[in-house]
Amino acid sequence: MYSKRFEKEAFKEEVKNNIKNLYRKTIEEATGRQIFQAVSLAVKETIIDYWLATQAEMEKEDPKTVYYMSMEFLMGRALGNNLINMTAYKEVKEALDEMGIDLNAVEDEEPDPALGNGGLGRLAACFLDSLATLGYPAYGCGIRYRYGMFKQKIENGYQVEVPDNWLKDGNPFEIRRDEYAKEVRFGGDVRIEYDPVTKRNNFIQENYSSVLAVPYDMPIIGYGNHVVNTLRIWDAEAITDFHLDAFNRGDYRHAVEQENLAKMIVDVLYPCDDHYAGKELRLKQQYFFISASLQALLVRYKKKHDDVRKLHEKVTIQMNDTHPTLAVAELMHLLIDQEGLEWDEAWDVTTKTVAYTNHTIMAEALEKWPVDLFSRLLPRIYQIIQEIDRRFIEQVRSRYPGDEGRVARMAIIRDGQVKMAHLAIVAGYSVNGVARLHTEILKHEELKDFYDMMPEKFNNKTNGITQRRFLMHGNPLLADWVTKRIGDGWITDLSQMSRLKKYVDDPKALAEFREIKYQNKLRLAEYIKKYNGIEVDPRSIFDVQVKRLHEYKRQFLNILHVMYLYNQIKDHPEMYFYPRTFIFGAKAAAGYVRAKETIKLINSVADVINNDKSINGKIKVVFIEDYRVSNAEIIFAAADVSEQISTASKEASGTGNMKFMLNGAPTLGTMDGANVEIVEEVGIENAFIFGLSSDEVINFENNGGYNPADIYFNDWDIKRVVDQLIDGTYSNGDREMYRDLYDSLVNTHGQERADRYFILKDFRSYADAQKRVEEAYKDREGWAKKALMNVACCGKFSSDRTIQEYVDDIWHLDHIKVDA
Ligand code: B1N
Repeated sequence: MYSKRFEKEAFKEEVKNNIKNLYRKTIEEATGRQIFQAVSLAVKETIIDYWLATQAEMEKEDPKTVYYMSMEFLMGRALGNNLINMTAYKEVKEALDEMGIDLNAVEDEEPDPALGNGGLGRLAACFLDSLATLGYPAYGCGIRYRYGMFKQKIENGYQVEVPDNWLKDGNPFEIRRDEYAKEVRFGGDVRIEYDPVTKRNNFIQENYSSVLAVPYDMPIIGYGNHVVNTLRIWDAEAITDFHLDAFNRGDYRHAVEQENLAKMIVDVLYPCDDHYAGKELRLKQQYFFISASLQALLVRYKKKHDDVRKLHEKVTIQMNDTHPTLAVAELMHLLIDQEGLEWDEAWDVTTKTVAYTNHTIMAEALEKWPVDLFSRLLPRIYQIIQEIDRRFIEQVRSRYPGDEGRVARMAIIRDGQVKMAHLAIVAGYSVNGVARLHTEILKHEELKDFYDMMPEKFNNKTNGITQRRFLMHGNPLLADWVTKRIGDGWITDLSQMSRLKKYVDDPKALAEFREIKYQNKLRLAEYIKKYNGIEVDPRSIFDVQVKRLHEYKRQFLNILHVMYLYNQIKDHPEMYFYPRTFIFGAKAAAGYVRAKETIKLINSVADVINNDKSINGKIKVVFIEDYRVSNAEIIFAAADVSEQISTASKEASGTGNMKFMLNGAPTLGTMDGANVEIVEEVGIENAFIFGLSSDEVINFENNGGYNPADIYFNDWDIKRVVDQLIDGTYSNGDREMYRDLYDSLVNTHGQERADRYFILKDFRSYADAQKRVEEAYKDREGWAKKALMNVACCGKFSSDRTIQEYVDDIWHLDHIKVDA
């Protein structure tokens, strides 16, 4: 396999043997799950050779390496993606075919590892793919949650969360590395002891609880270059007796506590996207994986280097949002308390090693830990942060004498809280946003004080996605067509897609392109029939909004508009209307009531509309259950319209928007996040833009909002739709079911303004844009041109481009080369 010539017969033999040895069965007797395991283990054999070769190369060349610290890695299924990156997909498919096994069916047996919520976790996964593909040494560091993102069931229109025991049958691609296990300590007290020899104070943590962090490594395969990097995720175990100090040995209660602590820490991923819950267990998770990862990283560094003062020459640490920001204080702790550095030396190293990426300006996502909780759980880490804060405030005062307001705004510890973003910015040598607009808002609004004081740290890195998964794997028909037209260079250089531009005036090419979209719509229609029992017309417009459910993302606006269209069709049955299928997919955080109400509303509207024979199927509404990486690939491939309708200024970047573009679906969206750059690349004539600008939104917000009553009482179509939330139309006569959603639009509650997300304000402009979509779609060839232009102009949005920018501007990594 790989460039080492693929030995088909040997591979087939291997699969048979695996089934025999693992399950004492023949191929015919084996279950689908067992075949998946057997095939994956056969594939892993080859991976290991290149993994070892990559390690040997790193050993030899000692390249500068990035450690990407993230609470989330939303990897999705590994088998198909690994085969693609090993350039062995087609061969393996053939070999399995000969054995009477369908590779697609085997892939479908793999649980979808969902160690992430949404965009932030999936970005981390795309970055690892690009790092390996570009040949840069990288470790992903995270947590091996026993339960990842919950599985979503829809029962009676409501979301029900079901635990996802993804490790039940074992994960064939991971390798447990007991030899790198590390102890992580929580709680207790810090005793300060003066050492007359070194003339230093030593800080000794006592009476703590601890757990053993055990790493599991997963291979991250570069495309066609033999590079195999590592995703290292940590499991927690109780420290067994012999690790305990004499004082604790035989202390039964303590032993049980440690057992429980270990079980709890890695039990479950917090299912909150863009939201901070402030739970103690979450802080434990953060410290757990940060401490373990940093300890391991230092051991690895010291194998080759004896001066930790030069750590930054070989190591850089990227913090994926503030969740890993404890890395700042933990690195200081290890450098001072373990390595014996002075404060200034440790600070110098730390501030040259860590960098921070901001992913949101939503106030409810900001991590602010209560001081009492924090100092109790992490006493030594808290001391260190106090000292960082003290020194930083001194700097602010000397830079802005007398400006105590500024000091209060910028402090790391203030009002009984530890502000993680401030710590990340103060210590980080780089602070980046994830799209141009987002970074500008950070610089000039949210983080203005910090930008004033240290502008040199701030930079933008517009997000990207990997075309290997989201085109090659997810949309093989289009991938093959592109390759036939422009060669396969796009697989590792997406900018080559621009060569497709010459086909926008080629009727034959356009016809082929349209036919591929149609085939992909058939595939999705079958999926929907199978999992939702709903018949959809593949010739209708597939209008898709898939992403986490959040008020700022405005799924509510989308469904209100569907209700409005339905009213129109009912009122004017003779009116021209191009058939539409509105497709939604979204998980709501388990405790996010309004998000869950929105899911129920979408399903209720679907029920009413889909069962109304009088509209001749002109509108269908489908809520796809359990939206996740694996079905996302099918959905993007089949989309005609990409709904990116967040309130301007709220979506930091978005990455779904890029996946739709790559698959030829024009954007219907606001000028928010990376939509701005998508429009810049594809041209405004190939997108459908509407709504308030981010400046307008920010202006309203700074001046007390706007008054939705002005719209509600003056636009009768809007009033009618809003009133239908409480007149029983979509709730079998129940007037209370959607009262809260209604209220959120028209009534102010305490601190919360009516219509905080400008849904009514943007409604007309959205409806107009939807009308333009319909008009444009009627011209089949014109639409195909727009769609193809989207594919041709998507080059910028490869995560390969993003990663190259991180390397050039922030990380300065060395290349590695692995020979076959
Ligand atoms: O990160 C993505 C962006 O494309 C999205 O615009 C942005 O919303 C998303 C706390 C988050 N920001 N913040 C989070 C996730 C989990 C959590 O516990 C916050 N996710 C985003 C990639 O840059």
